[in-house]
Amino acid sequence: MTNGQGSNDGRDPSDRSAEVVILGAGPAGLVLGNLLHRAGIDCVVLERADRARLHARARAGFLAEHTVRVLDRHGLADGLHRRGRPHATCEFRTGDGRFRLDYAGLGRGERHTVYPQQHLVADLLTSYLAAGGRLHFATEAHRVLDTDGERPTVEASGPDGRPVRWRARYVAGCDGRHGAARRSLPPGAVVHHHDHGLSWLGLLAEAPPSLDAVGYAVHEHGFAGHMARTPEITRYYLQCDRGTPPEAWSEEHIWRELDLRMRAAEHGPLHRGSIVQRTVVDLECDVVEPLRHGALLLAGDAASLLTPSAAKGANLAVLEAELLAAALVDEIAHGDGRALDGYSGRCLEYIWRAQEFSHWMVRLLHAAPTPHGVPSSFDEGLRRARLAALRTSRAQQDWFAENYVGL
Ligand code: RFL
Repeated sequence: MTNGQGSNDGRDPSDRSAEVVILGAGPAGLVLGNLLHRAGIDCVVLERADRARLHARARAGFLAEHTVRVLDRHGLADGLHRRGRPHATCEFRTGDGRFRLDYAGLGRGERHTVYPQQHLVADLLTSYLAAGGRLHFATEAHRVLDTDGERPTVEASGPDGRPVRWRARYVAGCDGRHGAARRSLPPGAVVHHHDHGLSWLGLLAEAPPSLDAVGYAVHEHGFAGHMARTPEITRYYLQCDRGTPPEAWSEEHIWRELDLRMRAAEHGPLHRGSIVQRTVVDLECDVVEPLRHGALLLAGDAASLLTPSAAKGANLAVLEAELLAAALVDEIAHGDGRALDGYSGRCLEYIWRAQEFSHWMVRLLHAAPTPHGVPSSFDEGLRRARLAALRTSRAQQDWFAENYVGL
């Protein structure tokens, strides 16, 4: 039986074991669950939230072509082909004017598909549950024990708050940056961390997109961003001071700042609407190295957190989940552990390239803050030079396009 709170697990409640226990039903955990289940690998997904919460959790929206190819390969892309929209233009607005890049005509000629992450998660859930996949909602993992032993264990609590223990052969940590997998890393794990010292107020407005492009605005008040989500919903970002509470700005103040920073008076008005979600995102990033610790394997945000500056996180999560699924199938079904041994190294190459490009995007859109808050004029000069190179150099535009959509 499946419902929003419980599970579709028909087994005896005392039978808490699976070959692979997957923590987290985000893009990483659900792609992995779908692929393992279809390959006949006994797996279970433990998810802290209930189903309604997952359907409402708006985050990413820009899916790279590689992501669409992965989902297509496994018959998981019907929803995004029906409802997603192709997208291939960015518009930069600065004090020196504006310019547009049609990136489908640059680099490798790839484009994004705009499809809200919560719709993708809903599709992946439907497909997994319809195929008979086991999933426990409202079940929070607390710790993974004995990752170097024969039978690692996940300590969790179920919907009624009672403790549950899951035994596994492998545990896939797909539960994000603050999940149980990260908390269970052994002392030898290294977490490379960088804090840009910058923050964005992330907003969802019940308003149609105001431009037919991703809008990146650089203004003396700070960065502003515009990203389409659906014909009715648009994501905006406003750079804000670190520590700003999400509710600090009134809707009127938000729209005034967006108008000012996006230079609406010069380039056309923004469509206003109610602000239906606010999150403050500190521009921090990290990489866990390695991604395998005995029986514990990390994927998605649990493996590496990226700033939202280049829209890479959900795309990497899907890429890593496909690699992890193939490696686990080779090991469990065919006794060939080579892919699992190579999993961490392979993913880390993609992760560091995505981190490098995201870092470059942050530096394109902001001067580095100094301890006094005001960026140095030297750093401002570098930022302007980066934008000028992107505006004028075809080679730079090709490099940008390849990295912006590619992985
Ligand atoms: P998720 O999606 O966070 O899913 C993790 C799941 O694990 C559950 N969980 C637990 N379950 C059981 N026990 C625990 N202890 C648990 N702790 C957590 C959570 O409830 C959740 O369901 O991780 P995953 O699968 O690794 O996917 C990563 C992506 O969600 C993330 O990288 C992106 O959303 C980042 N991101 C973007 N990525 C893109 O590729 N394109 C974009 O346009 C884009 N826009 C964004 C973004 C992230 C944003 N925020 C919120 C930082 C925009 C924003 C505002």
